[in-house]
Amino acid sequence: MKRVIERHPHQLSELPYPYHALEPHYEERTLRLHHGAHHKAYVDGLNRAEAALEKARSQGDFALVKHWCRELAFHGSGHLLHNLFWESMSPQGGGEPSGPVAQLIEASFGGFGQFQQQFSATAVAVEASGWAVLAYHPELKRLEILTAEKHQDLTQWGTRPLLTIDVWEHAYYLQYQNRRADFVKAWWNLVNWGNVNKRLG
Ligand code: MN3
Repeated sequence: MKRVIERHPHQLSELPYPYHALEPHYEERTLRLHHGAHHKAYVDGLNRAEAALEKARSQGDFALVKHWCRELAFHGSGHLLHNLFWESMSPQGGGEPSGPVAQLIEASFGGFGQFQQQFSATAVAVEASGWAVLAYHPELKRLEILTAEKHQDLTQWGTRPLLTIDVWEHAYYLQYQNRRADFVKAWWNLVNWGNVNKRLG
């Protein structure tokens, strides 16, 4: 029997400060439009994609799964990165960090000045639409400065990977040639759910 989970639509969260609070560095007019119109569009798009995928599952019709997967990644990452962006700023912000992040910056980049230079250069170098992101990698136990073109290509930032299948042609071509679907079907016999639970833990 197919089970339909109850979906809770995502909401545009309120900013942690008034619209004028970041002036003069970030003006109210820009922030209102950015949050109220642009961020809102990602929230709506994410809800639309989740609803469409729910419908696809209930009908067993995945003809448009590639489209909705892209929409899920684009709008989901847009929503999550904007949440992070708003939280990344404060009317009382600026200066140099202290505490654990300061130590990690020292260890990962050789000092705050070098980190700041690399982060700025990275942000300036992003082609067209995108983000610069300071991220902690729990497996490598270090900070990295990364970029996201558009928002996603084609992930949702902040997710924790639990299970993966390599669908580059090198992963299956010798055995399955162009029959990727056969490889995917066979792969389900190999899944290590114990490891998934461990990563989830
Ligand atoms: Mn934006």
